[in-house]
Amino acid sequence: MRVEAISLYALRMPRKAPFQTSRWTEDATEHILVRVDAEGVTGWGEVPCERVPWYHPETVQSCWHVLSEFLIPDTLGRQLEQPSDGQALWGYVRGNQFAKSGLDQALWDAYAKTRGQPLARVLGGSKERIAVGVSVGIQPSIAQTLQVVEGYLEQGYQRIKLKIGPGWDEVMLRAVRHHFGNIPMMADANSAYALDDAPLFERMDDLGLMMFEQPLDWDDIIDHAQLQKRLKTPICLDESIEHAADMRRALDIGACRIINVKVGRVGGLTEVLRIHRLARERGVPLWCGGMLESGVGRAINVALTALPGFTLPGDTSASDRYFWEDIVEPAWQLNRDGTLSVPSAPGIGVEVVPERLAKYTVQHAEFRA
Ligand code: OSB
Ligand code: MG
Repeated sequence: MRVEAISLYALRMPRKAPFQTSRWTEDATEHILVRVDAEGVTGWGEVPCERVPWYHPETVQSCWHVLSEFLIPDTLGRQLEQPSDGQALWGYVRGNQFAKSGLDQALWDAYAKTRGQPLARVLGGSKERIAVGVSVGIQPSIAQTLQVVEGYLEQGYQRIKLKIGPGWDEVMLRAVRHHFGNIPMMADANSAYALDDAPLFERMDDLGLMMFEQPLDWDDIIDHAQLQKRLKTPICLDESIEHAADMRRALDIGACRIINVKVGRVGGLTEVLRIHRLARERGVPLWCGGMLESGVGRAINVALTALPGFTLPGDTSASDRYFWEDIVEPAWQLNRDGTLSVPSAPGIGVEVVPERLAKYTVQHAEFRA
């Protein structure tokens, strides 16, 4: 597969409602779409990182820089046997996983299209539907939280994730548990706590949560191992896991029992496959996290969740949970059983609509071999 052209589109897609976490509030999806043209096919990927580096050190503009100065020049005109060859070309670039992931995804999509196969199948996934949940941001009140959760349960979402932070944790979680009974629910702190808060987590240990996601520092595994020792509830790591080697170390010291996999955070689908292999060897459950992606990133998430090791419902909700209008057709729709269908068309299985791409693009560049 010879890479003839690569284009970048920085998007700004307004969202139905702001999304509040313990650290930041966002009202739009500002990501970069990466387009690869090769062998008469077009592959798409999404750099799902934020404009503001509140979740991860990379930003939209740092990714634009790394892609246009390094990753794209290294890839243009190259003959790739497999999409994973891209990673070998950029092996000298440290970190910058979100930037790498967008180009890696586009190469995988293009490759799947040259073979006429769905991306999910090329990755090795055989599911026809994937189970999904929803991530609920911090709400202005408990009453509003109950109302929002009720709406998502009615739509069929299979589990509810609630964002927590100091002052918005135990009381809110108890109210949700009390109101809805035995629903599958979990809490995500985005690193809002310290090991000194262990007594709070010990109190919340009786809530029957599926997991506590990233309670402690974004770059820590040591304190997480201490906290996990004191809890029955599994800890799931998100921010702290940047590749398969990190994951192996975290598991070796008992820092977590579940992994949230985000293709951007780990640098692309090639690394997702390594993480998936390790999870299968160690019997560790995986689920696919989200970054409030456009329909392109959502397609990538659906494809990787079709792998057998993704055994828990993920954060890949339907397009209408975020946007009035998605950038792809068909938009992602929730089936009544709380699943999304894995497309059977080649590659990511959805089409980017050119007029909508133009409408939401705020910065564009094209590079040719
Ligand atoms: O921590 O999982 C997270 C969104 C942006 C950044 C970090 C996170 C999230 C979410 C939303 O929880 C998941 C989604 O609906 O895409
Ligand atoms: Mg998280």
